[in-house]
Amino acid sequence: MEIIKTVCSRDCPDTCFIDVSVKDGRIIKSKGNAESPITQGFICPRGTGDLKRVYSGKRVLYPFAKSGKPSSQGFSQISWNDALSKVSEMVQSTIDNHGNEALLLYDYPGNQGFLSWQFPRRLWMALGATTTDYALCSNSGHAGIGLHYGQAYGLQPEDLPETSIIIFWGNNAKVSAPHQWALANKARNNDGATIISIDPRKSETSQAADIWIQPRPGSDVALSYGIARYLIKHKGINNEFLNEWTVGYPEYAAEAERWTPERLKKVTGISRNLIEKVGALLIESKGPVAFMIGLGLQKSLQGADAARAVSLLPALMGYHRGFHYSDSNGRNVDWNYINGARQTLRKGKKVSQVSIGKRLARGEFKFVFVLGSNPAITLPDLTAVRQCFEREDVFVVVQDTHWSETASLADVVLPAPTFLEKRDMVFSDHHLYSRLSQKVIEPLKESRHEIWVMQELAKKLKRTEDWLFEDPWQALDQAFKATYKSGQLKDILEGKVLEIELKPLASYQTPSGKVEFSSSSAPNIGASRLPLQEELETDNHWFVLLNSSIAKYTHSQFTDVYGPIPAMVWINPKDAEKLGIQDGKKVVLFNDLANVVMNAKVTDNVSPGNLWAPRPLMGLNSVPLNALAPGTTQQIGGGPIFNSIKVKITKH
Ligand SMILES: Nc1nc2c(c(=O)[nH]1)N[C@H]1C(S)=C(S)[C@@H](COP(=O)(O)OP(=O)(O)OC[C@H]3O[C@@H](n4cnc5c(=O)[nH]c(N)nc54)[C@H](O)[C@@H]3O)O[C@H]1N2
Ligand SMILES: Nc1nc2c(c(=O)[nH]1)N[C@H]1C(S)=C(S)[C@@H](COP(=O)(O)OP(=O)(O)OC[C@H]3O[C@@H](n4cnc5c(=O)[nH]c(N)nc54)[C@H](O)[C@@H]3O)O[C@H]1N2
Ligand code: SF4
Ligand SMILES: [Mo]
Repeated sequence: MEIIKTVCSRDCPDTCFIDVSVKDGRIIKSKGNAESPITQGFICPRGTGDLKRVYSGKRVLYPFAKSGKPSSQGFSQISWNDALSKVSEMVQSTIDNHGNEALLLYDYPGNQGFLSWQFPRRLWMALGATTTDYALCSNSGHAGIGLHYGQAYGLQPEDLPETSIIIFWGNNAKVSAPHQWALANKARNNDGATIISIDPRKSETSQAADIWIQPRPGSDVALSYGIARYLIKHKGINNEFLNEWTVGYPEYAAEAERWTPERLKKVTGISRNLIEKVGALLIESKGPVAFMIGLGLQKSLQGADAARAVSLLPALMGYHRGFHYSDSNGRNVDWNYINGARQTLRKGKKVSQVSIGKRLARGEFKFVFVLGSNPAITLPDLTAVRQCFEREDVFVVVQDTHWSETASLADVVLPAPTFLEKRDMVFSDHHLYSRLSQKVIEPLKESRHEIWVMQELAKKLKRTEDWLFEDPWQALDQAFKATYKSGQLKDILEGKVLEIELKPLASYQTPSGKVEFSSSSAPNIGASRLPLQEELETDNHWFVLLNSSIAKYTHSQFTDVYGPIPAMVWINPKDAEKLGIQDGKKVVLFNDLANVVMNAKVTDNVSPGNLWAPRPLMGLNSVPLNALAPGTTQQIGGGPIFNSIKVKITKH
């Protein structure tokens, strides 16, 4: 038996170092690496489930083409040569008849590896295809925090054991980042740190926290001003820091002053007592406070503003970037070199990822190449997306490891090796450790690397650009020249672990070079200088449907290992009684966009007026949750509003 060291490539903050045991070319066991200060010797149910997922019956192992649309007509296995010829002919005829921008590359980090995900973009860059702005996940938070800080990087998960108060704000880390949670727990067990969770529902993190604050969804701007007001009134702010490192504090303080405990209670539902308790804890804290800003916080109508507002609290207390969000823009990695955006002479259009449904419906794209993503279940405005993927005049190609919901709607499906079947480099957006992702086993059956597919298509399309055929490891070496604290890619290839250099915490890329409480760049994008709380709608007939991931699934992945994502919705007992809804019985969630049938779970874990469901579930009537989500984009950063979905609910 041999142990091969690799890195989990899932779209997950923890990016674990995993040690995989292999016997006779078959994976026997996966273990979390014990020396890694982040992985700490354990992996999550997805890490352990990968073993089954690699060999599952849902693998795509050969190229397939559909005999015709609609999709009921089924797939037939075809040769690689036929598949590539078919795809390249469709690319060419789309360009000839509709122009290059009618080609859409729809890619996302199903595998975060630079070679599985970014390098294969080069062909589409060369062709001038349309790409998306990747705003589905974290952009609104980045853009919002960026208005005050320049870029949104901050403290490291590794700093958590040194902190005294850790606030998970719209962040279900116990499930979504289990290794960050483990570090927070270490701080609590070893040094008595206090863990606070701020979440409108009782999440796994809220249950395990010392203090749970339950605001109304979308009221976090108000809540942060309420806390700020308490800190200002009780000498909990750091005047020296404010003078030296920030601008715009007086305007901010004036807005905070308006958030009296009475007004705050009305908008957020949080009592004066609780604000006083938390405010006093923050002021008396022996050590640093960490504000762990979640992605869930910023996926709502007010999401970017919420992230902005929370990010300003540590500056008020005198900490340089005392928050953690996602560090992706805090590193020096030349992504545009790897993906070809730098080399191409033909810049394609970049469109809003959140509004893809609308664009498909308008007929903007005639050819879609899907890579590392499952948009037919994870995008909002999903009915439009799915209907368009099934249209005869839209040719859809999917390269995936598994028969995803999108693959089953495609015209051609190309088999990809999983991350365990290829060598790559994967960086976490949340920690700084980097090692080689080694190939653990050979690619199964006829699955072929994304770069091979890209280059074969390039040849068939008679592309001659050198950079399409560059040695990918040389490209990475070039792109990582300034990435590491010390060392280069060659050290990684020799088996070393290197640390990525993070931009300095006490450095702000704003026009003033300081933390801007009142953002000077906000008016350029039509945003207010200060984060402002919008009035929340109150209509007793409409519920807010919150939704987030659960432990065994990464988005749509792992249903082949753990079964379908439970089609269930949490509802408060008071609402259930009013509507005659019983625990365990079927209900229908509906709005203008769709009807989705689920089982009701009657629980105090959500407050009246709110619902929660796991994402991205498929309803019992085969209508997915995301069919209820509008394709509305946020003004700041263009992100989605998944936590502002309005629905009504009735008995089935
Ligand atoms: N197991 C698992 N882990 C994952 C993933 C996965 O699919 N499965 N996906 C990864 C990815 S790509 C992402 S983006 C992250 C997301 O992980 P997180 O950053 O933790 O974000 P979410 O889980 O979307 O939401 C976190 C919490 O925000 C709460 N929330 C919703 N609306 C509001 C609000 O208005 N105010 C406040 N204060 N809280 C609110 C929700 O109830 C939820 O409990 O998880 C990553 N980790
Ligand atoms: N309702 C609701 N929907 C949401 C969200 C929400 O909060 N609520 N959040 C959104 C967020 S934060 C995110 S990040 C998106 C995620 O949306 P997606 O990126 O669509 O997520 P996945 O379902 O994980 O799809 C990844 C696909 O990549 C495939 N894959 C895995 N490894 C490889 C590989 O090596 N090569 C290739 N070619 N394919 C591979 C997997 O099999 C899978 O089909 O979902 C969004 N959707
Ligand atoms: S999914 Fe995340 S927590 Fe689980 S093994 Fe992979 S990197 Fe680690
Ligand atoms: Mo995400």
